[in-house]
Amino acid sequence: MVLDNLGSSLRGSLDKLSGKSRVSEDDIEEIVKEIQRSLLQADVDVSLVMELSDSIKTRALEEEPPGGTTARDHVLSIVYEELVDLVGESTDIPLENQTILLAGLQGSGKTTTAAKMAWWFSKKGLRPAVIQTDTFRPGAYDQAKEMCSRAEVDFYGNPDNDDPVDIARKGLEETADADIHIVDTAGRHALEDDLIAEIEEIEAEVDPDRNLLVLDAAIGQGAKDQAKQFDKSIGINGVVITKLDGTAKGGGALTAVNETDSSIAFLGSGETVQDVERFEPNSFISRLLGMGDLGQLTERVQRAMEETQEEEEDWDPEDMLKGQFTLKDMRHQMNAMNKMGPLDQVMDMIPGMGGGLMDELPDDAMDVTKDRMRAFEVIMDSMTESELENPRSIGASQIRRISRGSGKDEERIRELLQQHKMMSQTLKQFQGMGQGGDMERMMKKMQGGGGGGGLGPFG
Ligand SMILES: Nc1nc2c(ncn2[C@@H]2O[C@H](COP(=O)(O)OP(=O)(O)O)[C@@H](O)[C@H]2O)c(=O)[nH]1
Ligand SMILES: [Mg+2]
Repeated sequence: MVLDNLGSSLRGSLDKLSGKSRVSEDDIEEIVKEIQRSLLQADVDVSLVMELSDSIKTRALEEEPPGGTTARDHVLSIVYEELVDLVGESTDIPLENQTILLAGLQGSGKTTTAAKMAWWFSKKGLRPAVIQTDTFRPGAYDQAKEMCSRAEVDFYGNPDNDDPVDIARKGLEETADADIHIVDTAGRHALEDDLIAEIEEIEAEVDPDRNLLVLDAAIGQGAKDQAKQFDKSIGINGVVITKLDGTAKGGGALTAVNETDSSIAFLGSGETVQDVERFEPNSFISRLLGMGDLGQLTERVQRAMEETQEEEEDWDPEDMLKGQFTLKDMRHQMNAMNKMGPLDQVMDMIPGMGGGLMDELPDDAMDVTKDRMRAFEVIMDSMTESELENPRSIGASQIRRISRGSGKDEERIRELLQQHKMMSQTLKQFQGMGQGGDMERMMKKMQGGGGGGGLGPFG
C-alpha cells in the first residue's frame, strides 16, 4: 500500500530518539532522509517531497516541544501533521441528491468504482443509480450491469446505442427516481484528443455536481499529466485511488491530487463492491505510520468512557493519569474495556501497540471476562475506601476479612490483587515508552483538538 515502508522505517529512526528530550540536527536529518526515501520510492513527486521534508525539518528544530513532551512524540506529531497536510482534506461528498461523473484512463477502475460508490451511497440510505456510457470497450455494458446487480443498485446502459452523450441523457431520464447519479465513462489506453472531446460532451450534457478522477495506485509519475489534462477539460473535484490492495505505491496519485488542487474522495482496495472506503486523512496517515487508527480508537474510547462515567459518577480519569493506579481505576478500566469490544482489536488501534506487544504481556493480564468482573465487584464491595485507594496496604488479615465479607475464597482476592498489580505495571510500562502520559495530548492534537477526555493507556 502507499508508503508502506514509511511506517516501519520511520519508527526505527524515531526509536533512536527514545529518552531524549531534544532533537539534534543530525537526528532530524536522519529522520527526514528516511521519509524522503520512502516517499520517493512510493513515486511521490520530488518537489513535493522536498517541500514536505523542509517543513518537517524547520518545525522539528524551531518549534518548542510542549512541556513534558519527549523528542520522539514531538517529531512524530510534526511528521503526522505534515503528512496529513500533504494528503489534504477528504473531498466533500454531501449525503444529498447529486450527480457524479467518473473520468480516467481505461483500466483505472472507473466501472468498479462506480458500482462501489453506488453501494456505499446505498448503505447511507440513499438511492443510487449507475449510468454506463462506455461504448468504446466491448463488454463494458455487461461488466457494469453485473457489478451493479451485485451492489443491488439501479443501473442504466444500452449496448445497442453507440452515442455516449445520448446514453447519458436517456440514463438520467430513466433513473430520475434515484437520489445519486453516478455516470461512468469510457477510457483509452492513453490520453487522446477524442477521449477528452467525448468526456467534455458528456460533462456538458450531464452537468455533474462533481467530477472525480479515478487513478490506479500504480500510476506513478504519469499521474501528473493525466490529472492536469482532465482538470483542464472538465475540472477535477476529487480523486479516487484504486487497487490499494495491490503492491502499488500510490505516490503518483498523491502527486495528482496536489497537481489539481483537489483532494481524495474514496479509496478502492479490492475487486468486490464492498472494497471501498471514504478517504479520511487522519486515519489514513495514522495507519500509514503504524500508529493504529487513532481517530477510530479515540471515538470508541470516548463512547465507552461516557457510558462508564454515567454508571460511576465519582470516578475521575484525571486522577488516574496524575497519580496512583487504584482499584477504583481498575474497576473503571475493566468496565470501560468490556464496553469497547474485543481487547486485541482495541490494542491494535493503540499507537505502538499493534505488532506483538500484546504477546509480551502475561496471558491473563487483561482478562476482564464478565464472570471475573462480577466476582471482583463483589470483592471490592467488601473493601474499605482506603483499601480501594491503596491496595498495597492489603495484607493477610485484611484478605481474611474481605473473604468473609464477600463470601469469596481468599484465592480470588489474591487473584484480584495480582491482576491489579499486573495492570498497574503494564501502565507504567506504557508510560516508560513515552506514550502513556502524553497520549492524551497527542490524541487531542491528532484529532485536531477534538478532545481526548482523559485517556489512560487502556483507553
Ligand atoms: N485488486 C483490485 N482490482 C481492482 C480494483 N478496482 C478495479 N480493479 C480491477 O481492475 C480492472 C479494471 O477495472 P475497471 O473498473 O474495469 O476499470 P475501467 O476501465 O476504468 O472501467 C478490473 O479487472 C477490476 O476488477 C481494486 O481496488 N482492487
Ligand atoms: Mg469501465
